[in-house]
Amino acid sequence: MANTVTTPNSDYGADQIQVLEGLQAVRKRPGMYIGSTDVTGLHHLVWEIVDNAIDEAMAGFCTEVNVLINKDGSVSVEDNGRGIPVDKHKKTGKSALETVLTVLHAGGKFGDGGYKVSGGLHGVGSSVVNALSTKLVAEVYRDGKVYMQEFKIGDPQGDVKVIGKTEKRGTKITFYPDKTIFDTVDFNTETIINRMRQQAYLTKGITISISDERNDGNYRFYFEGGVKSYVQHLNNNKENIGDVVYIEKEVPEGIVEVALQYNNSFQEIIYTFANNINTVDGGMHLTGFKTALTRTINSYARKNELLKEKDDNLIADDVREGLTAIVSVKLANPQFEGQTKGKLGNAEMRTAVETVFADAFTEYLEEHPQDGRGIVGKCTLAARARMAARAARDTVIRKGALEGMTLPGKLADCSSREPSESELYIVEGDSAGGSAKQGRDRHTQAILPLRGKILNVEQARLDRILGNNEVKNLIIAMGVGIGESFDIARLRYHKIIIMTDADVDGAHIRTLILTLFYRYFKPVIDGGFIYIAQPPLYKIAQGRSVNYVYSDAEKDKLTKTFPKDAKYSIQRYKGLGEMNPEQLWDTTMDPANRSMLQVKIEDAEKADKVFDTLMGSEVMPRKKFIQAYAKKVKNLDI
Ligand code: 0R9
Repeated sequence: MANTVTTPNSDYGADQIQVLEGLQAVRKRPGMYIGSTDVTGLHHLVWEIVDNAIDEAMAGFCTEVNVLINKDGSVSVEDNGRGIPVDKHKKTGKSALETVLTVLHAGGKFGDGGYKVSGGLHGVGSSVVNALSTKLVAEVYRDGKVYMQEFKIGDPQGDVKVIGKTEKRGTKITFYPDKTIFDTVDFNTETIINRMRQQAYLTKGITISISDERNDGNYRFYFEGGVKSYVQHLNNNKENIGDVVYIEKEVPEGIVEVALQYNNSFQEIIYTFANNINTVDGGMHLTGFKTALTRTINSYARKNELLKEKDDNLIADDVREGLTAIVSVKLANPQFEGQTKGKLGNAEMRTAVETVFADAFTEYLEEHPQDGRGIVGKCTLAARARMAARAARDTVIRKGALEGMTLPGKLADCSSREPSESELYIVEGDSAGGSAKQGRDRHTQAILPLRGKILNVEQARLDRILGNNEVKNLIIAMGVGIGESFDIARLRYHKIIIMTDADVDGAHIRTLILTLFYRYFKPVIDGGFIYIAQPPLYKIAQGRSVNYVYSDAEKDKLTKTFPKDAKYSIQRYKGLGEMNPEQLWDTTMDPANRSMLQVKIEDAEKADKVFDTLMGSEVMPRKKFIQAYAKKVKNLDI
């Protein structure tokens, strides 16, 4: 016979071939399973394994999760749950342990080990981690024994076997990420700490410890209050109005947990989760929460005559000013929608959250009249400010100013009307502004000089912000409007470049501008339109060659290359104004030569906290922050 067909033997049957094909698919397209193969994707491996331990905790069988970052580049995750079952399945001849580690999308659906609130994304990732690891060791502590099974690139190196005795219960997974798959295999302690802290908040009563063997770091998180503690943490720098309101209820649709507290700032922080997964784009649970919040506060205020008959109802924006809230739901079959799967689609969760929260919050307000009055007071103040701001904005709009009909006199606009090629340089001071105007490419580069410090928007409301000339000029130049009339599609420049001096004042002005963008024009940051110019620190001339360098390290490196006894001169730029137009163009503005930093908000919670600390009204936290970070500052020039 020309073609011999070999029959697979029983060890290597159709099942096994399917398994290998499945894991091969993961290695071919890792991005599809863990998002990316960069440092974010690398950490996803840890999240996948930890999620499984947390599922066991949510089912009520596990209280401790330990994450070990080992010296040899591996990570171990251990829980004290029931241990993944190791007995062989009658039909497949495989243990549950081997199945969850080798079959894609096993986990939650397997046998009757399925969890009530799992499914969806949780408990399915172990095999993906296995496929992307050069080695994985699973240990199970069960029935007084230690079981062990080892894998290489997802392939079992023998059956699960007993390797010792133990009193403990649980599961430990150790994996070595594959260097040929990931750009980096260097785990970041802070990234892991932040995620574990968040998971500890979301799973009341769980203790999560992290040990970094590389530097002997040890961390431990336990929050008795769950999301209530989370809100306390987010609000700990603020002047709060009333206590944290906390609600937890199990309903047929799942579990609803809400914690909220008002403070006297103008910011709104609402984080939502479904099965401990951060739903960054909200969804049904968020909609239910918002509806219930507005309705409950309005009816409470009417009933207690805190809103008079002649007053209009409070609107959604009014009841969310100064609100910090966490909405966390657990459900059986979560549907994650949208491009980044960050939106909860289960319609039943809208009504579940709406009813549970409205009932409990109404009861809370009635039982805590002082908090109730404080909250309504804050909301009515927000409503009045909104009306004042609208009046102020209407005046500005009536004058046509904000809509870009009359561009500010200080703006030297570019001639191009094509936003994708247009750039706006926001320049500190009139003198640097002058150099920039002369040095620029007039076709694509516009210059807006700002005089001195702009208004600190963290401590002002929209009406005052619109009354500030420097800020107003910037808004008009950008063309996007503000508040309710904001429209990113009208952005006139797709690169907005902040160019300030490399000194303390420059850094302060940059922070003020970034605060303005963060609080009022966040989509401009999210769209990747904001950049920070990098002017040089020194000009070094040797013989006929002139070099610009951007740090002390670069300066030292360059001067070391000069021949012995060579004469050279070093000029330190104290400010942009010291550069002539040509120098400014060559070093900082020429698209062919310049280097710029693109501003990104990687971690919204952290950014919010930093802006609040640096720019908010409380002094002590700012002092602490500055003391903690002062040592890290480079190029401090006072
Ligand atoms: C270190 C990370 N932890 C885990 O991956 C982990 C999975 C897991 C588990 C069960 C218990 N602990 C676990 N830790 C479990 C046990 C039992 C039933 N369901 C779940 C039981 O003893 O009856 N499993 C998650 C999926 C599976 N086990 C299963 F599919 F293999 F059953």
